[in-house]
Amino acid sequence: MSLTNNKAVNAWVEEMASMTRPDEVVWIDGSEEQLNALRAQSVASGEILELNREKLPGCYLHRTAVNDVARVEHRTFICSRKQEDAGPTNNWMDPVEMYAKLRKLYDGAMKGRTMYVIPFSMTVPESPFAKFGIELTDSIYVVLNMAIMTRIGVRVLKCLDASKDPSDFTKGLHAKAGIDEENRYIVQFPEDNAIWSINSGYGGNVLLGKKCFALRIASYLGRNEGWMAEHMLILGLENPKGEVRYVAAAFPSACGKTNLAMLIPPEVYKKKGYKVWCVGDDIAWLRVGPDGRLWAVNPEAGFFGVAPGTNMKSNPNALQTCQKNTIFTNVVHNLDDNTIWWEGLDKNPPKNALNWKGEKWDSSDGSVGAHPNSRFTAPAAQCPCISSEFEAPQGVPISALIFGGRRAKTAPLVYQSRDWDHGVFVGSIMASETTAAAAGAVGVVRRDPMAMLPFCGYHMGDYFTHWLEMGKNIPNPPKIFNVNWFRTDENGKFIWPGYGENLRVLDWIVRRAFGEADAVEGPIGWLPRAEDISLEDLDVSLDTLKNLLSVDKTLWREEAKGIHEFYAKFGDKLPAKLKEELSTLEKNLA
Ligand code: OXD
Ligand code: MN
Repeated sequence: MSLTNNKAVNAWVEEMASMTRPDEVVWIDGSEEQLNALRAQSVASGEILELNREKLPGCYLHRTAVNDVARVEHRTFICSRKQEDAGPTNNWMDPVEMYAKLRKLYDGAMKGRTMYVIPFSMTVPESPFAKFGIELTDSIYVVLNMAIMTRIGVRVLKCLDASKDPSDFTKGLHAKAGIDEENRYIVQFPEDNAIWSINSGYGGNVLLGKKCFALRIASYLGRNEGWMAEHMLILGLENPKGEVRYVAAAFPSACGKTNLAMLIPPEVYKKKGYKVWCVGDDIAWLRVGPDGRLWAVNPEAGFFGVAPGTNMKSNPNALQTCQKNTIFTNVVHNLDDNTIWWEGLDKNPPKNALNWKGEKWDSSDGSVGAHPNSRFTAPAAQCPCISSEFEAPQGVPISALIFGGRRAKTAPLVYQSRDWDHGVFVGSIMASETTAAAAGAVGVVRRDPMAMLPFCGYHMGDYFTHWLEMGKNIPNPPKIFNVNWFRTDENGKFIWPGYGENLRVLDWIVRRAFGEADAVEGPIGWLPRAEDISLEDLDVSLDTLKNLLSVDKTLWREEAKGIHEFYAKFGDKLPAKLKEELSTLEKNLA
């Protein structure tokens, strides 16, 4: 039975049910009672497995189909009415054609199954910035994940009904169908505020509040409404005076966003009173506040983090966060004590275990046990360093925006843009080099502007223009920086120790944002002098730091050529301002 009198919601749910034809429609009210019943049902069917109640209370393990383990960018579409509105970096199909194609796939897809109706809100529903949605799904796993990642249930329906336009909600439809790769589609219809996802059961493709809504659709809404949806972590850095200063940072995947968001300061900094508070690890919605600063909220309620590599050194806070009430996906199952394991957790892989596929597994044969993209879904509120402002309806004021990538030689440890427009340029040229860890050539530069390439719901050229326009409307804008933790020496070894030591760089960044630290102007922007970054209690010499901060003009001239090639994609939509910034860079390098 419906939980609302909202006519627009009910009419749409009925329409989708008449297409997908589930045996039953169940509305999710958000109560622990109902979620518990669903957990029990899902355990009984074998969809999830309950883990050791003493060691991992409230935790479950799920295995996806082996052909369904990651986001599928080649099957992700932005179906705006005009192709040019999706731009050269998104897959596109005419929405009329796409709806027709998908209707055939959804036709009767839920026969013999239950359709769950999940009312969800991105950010706390009582926030003036909240956006509401309904996800329809035939997967209990999706319901349980959405219950962690977003705010769900009756509370959301009440806020939607009390909102300016109760018919304004995101319409998300998900059906597992046959998990058929050839017919897998993750489709955003920005003009309809709708998302249709079919033939997948993997998180990023089916937790529609996350990438599909909070980035792709929200970036489109933000452009129309004068705000920004970005692929950014948000953290607060508390200094010894007790002042907390907030930064937001964008990195492509596999560059340590979750680790940075929950960083534990080095001992010497801890003793002085430095602390890091996590507001979010993946997505930031940014708006200009009444005080003329840029304010950020984390629209999500949980972390959907990559498990492998998470350990007591790289991210103790994440590890502690996922010790209870967590859903693990595609990790190793330790049969001895009904717990879990993944590569990089510790040096003791279980002997009696199943790998992510559910096969008997022993690490001694050299195979991996957990899928490299295996995940934990955990409530953010459980993070030991969660910020007191995590649920603040107005968010937190941002003093610095940070971009970064994985560059072996080019980018220095840190530099600051000269102003907002130059900062937009710095974000637009963001790139990462492929590593030996992934298949394919090593050291290939992949451009990923603002880490939004797979997540921008409209033409990236228009996205750059939106960034430049936003700059004109922020009286007191954050300063913009770029970092690179990944420079390597002649043996290919990382020079900078990274992890907690990154705080030394963050400290310079926020002090700089507040006019408390020095810098020198170089060809690519403002750089710290080596003396400006503290090396106290760290086994890195001043000369090494100088090397990390050096800018090799020959490499950068090559870089400029690559930027020209990349920019050519955007044709007339590339803002003139960015071309000018590129010319300035070239002049500075001459
Ligand atoms: C990603 C993620 O792929 O956050 O960026 O899962
Ligand atoms: Mn992400």
